[in-house]
Amino acid sequence: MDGRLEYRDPKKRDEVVELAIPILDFKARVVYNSRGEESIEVETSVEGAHGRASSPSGASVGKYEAVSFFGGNASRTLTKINSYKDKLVGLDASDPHSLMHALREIDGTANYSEIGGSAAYSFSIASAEAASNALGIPLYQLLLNGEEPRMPLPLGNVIGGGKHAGEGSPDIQEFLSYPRGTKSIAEGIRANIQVHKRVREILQEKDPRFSGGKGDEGAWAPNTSTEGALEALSEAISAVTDEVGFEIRIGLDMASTSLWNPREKTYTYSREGGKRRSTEEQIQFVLDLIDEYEIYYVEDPLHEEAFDDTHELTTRVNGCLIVGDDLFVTNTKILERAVKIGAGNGAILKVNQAGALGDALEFSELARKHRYQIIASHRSGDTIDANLAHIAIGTGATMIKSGVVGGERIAKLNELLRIDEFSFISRGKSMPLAKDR
Ligand code: 2PG
Ligand code: MG
Repeated sequence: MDGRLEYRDPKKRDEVVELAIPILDFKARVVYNSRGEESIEVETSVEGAHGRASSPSGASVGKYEAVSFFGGNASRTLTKINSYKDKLVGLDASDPHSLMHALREIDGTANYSEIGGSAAYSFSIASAEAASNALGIPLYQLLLNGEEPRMPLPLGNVIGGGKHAGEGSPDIQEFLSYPRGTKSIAEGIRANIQVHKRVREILQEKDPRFSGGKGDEGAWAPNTSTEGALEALSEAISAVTDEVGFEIRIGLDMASTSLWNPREKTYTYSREGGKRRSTEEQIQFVLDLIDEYEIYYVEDPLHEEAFDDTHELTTRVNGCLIVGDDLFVTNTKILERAVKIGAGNGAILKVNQAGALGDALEFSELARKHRYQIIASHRSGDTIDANLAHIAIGTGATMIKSGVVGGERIAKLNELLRIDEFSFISRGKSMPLAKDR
């Protein structure tokens, strides 16, 4: 079913019309995310049901992302969204696309700076959740529009650096574990947890002063180099692979915009004594890392405007995903440009980069059309909302990127376990795993 019901309006006799689920009311409030920053939460009510969502927020924020807050803060955004109540109440909660159009029209800017991206995010997801609750179907089913659901695999952040960790940690922002060979979501999640645990032991063996400190996403924040982090992760992965008996691979989020110096046109690695790499050297560096550590996934290997360079790297790898996050910022127009150039073969999907849920759905449709793998992602400042699990399945994502531990991270993974269990109870089998395209 596509989440929309049809009925015959008795007044209009034979005319079949879609049964919309009108928004009866909504309540917005200021809440806090995992970093203790203010965020907007919205609760939407429809006949007999309600939905709730609160917006996450990033540390490595792309230049072209939706602007989170009107006037730069949450309370002004709250006043703003409330002032549009008469325009939003009555809209169809079950149709993320029409909600997006309404929000865009009210906003009138290209980046939601007038209404606040965090409000657009929370309102659109809370409303979709309310509609799915009213229909008695899971949110992902509403988003899939009749398509077969597939379970994404978890891409887990194990070691952090860059803007997520701090002084002394690696220059690269994230070192990730990907249980590529798992046969089930439960085993995949467990494998990442085992890798995370094992990495701590290895880091401690190497540096007895390692305190077990973690960055924003629950990844270890050790005082080590890129190489030190990769060695520790490789060692942990090979130990866990032996235990679980399936392939686990390394992923990286290089968040290269934070390394890029536009004046000098070099990537600066402060942990390597301020070493600078030209674009060609950066590409070669990434290729060497992929080769040496059999890396399966590299996000933002080049800065956020380097479409041609990303194209070049994409043509030079074999069997490795080159993924745009800050590069595409979940923006359909930017992805169109990337498609023409052939930059990357995977795309991060973060609803709050795009603004409203409908924007992210448009983005995922384009990505799938052009065979970019979709990686639905958390943000470094996140809330305990679990709806990322539904958004991942509902957008056809092959991976869900999140932390491995921490309440706001595990909330998304636990929801996948519930969804899988529900699939088992209702269909007698687990949800099929998403396959790499
Ligand atoms: C990223 C994200 C999530 P942030 O760069 O991919 O890991 O970080 O939310 O800080 O942009
Ligand atoms: Mg990223």
